[in-house]
Amino acid sequence: MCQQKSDKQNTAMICESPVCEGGDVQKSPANLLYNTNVCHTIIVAGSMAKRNLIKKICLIGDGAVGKTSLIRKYVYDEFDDKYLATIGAKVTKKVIDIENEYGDEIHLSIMIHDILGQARFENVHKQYYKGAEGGFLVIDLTRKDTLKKIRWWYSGFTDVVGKVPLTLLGNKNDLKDEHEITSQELWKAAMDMGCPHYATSAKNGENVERVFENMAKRLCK
Ligand SMILES: Nc1nc2c(ncn2[C@@H]2O[C@H](COP(=O)(O)OP(=O)(O)OP(=O)(O)O)[C@@H](O)[C@H]2O)c(=O)[nH]1
Ligand SMILES: [Mg+2]
Repeated sequence: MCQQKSDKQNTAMICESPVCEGGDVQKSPANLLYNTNVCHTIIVAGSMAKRNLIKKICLIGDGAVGKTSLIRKYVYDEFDDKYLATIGAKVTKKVIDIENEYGDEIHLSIMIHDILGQARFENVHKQYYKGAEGGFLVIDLTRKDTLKKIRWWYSGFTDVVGKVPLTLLGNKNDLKDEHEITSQELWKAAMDMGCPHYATSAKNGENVERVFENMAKRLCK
């Protein structure tokens, strides 16, 4: 069951089923140059070439750290205080146009996989990780245990997908009075895992767009 909504820039699709075949891939038989495991098409119009790419990314981390909320904020600019644990995984599609470091224009479909945060379903997680080309490791700055656990999430993810672009997110930065994790501890965890880190808030939007856009650029290198 999928709902779709679009504006000038983006088409977003949220799917209730764990498996969602990405739609919206422009295919022109004459100009379809190649097709890999994901789907790369190159559309040639005169001398202008625009690449269509589809990339899968995952948000992982303990329950209630804010994975679903970060995706909702980025894709729909919405936030809800209510907590509804994610069952299985949900896929949300966001389409953006970006320019990579070589100046190539890219029409990028990001398939954002929101994965349940309950550690006991480790085998289920690993199924969902397959094929991911990037990931966000999410912790809740108000809960120290979520930082202690992030290395475990990191290992499980990288065992399946190998070395891919990752970013550590210290979420709920708006709740400063309740923080149990310092910015230095966040920095150190990111250093240990060899990835950048940001403090984010799905509630007020702090750094949300920025981290997804940075990830998009890294995916298109
Ligand atoms: N104040 C504040 N609350 C947040 C933020 N992000 C999420 N929340 C709240 O934290 C709770 C959990 O958020 P979710 O996005 O459902 O967490 P999740 O990581 O998807 O949880 P699981 O699906 O169980 O893995 C909800 O009540 C959200 O409203 C934030 O940045 N600031
Ligand atoms: Mg969730």
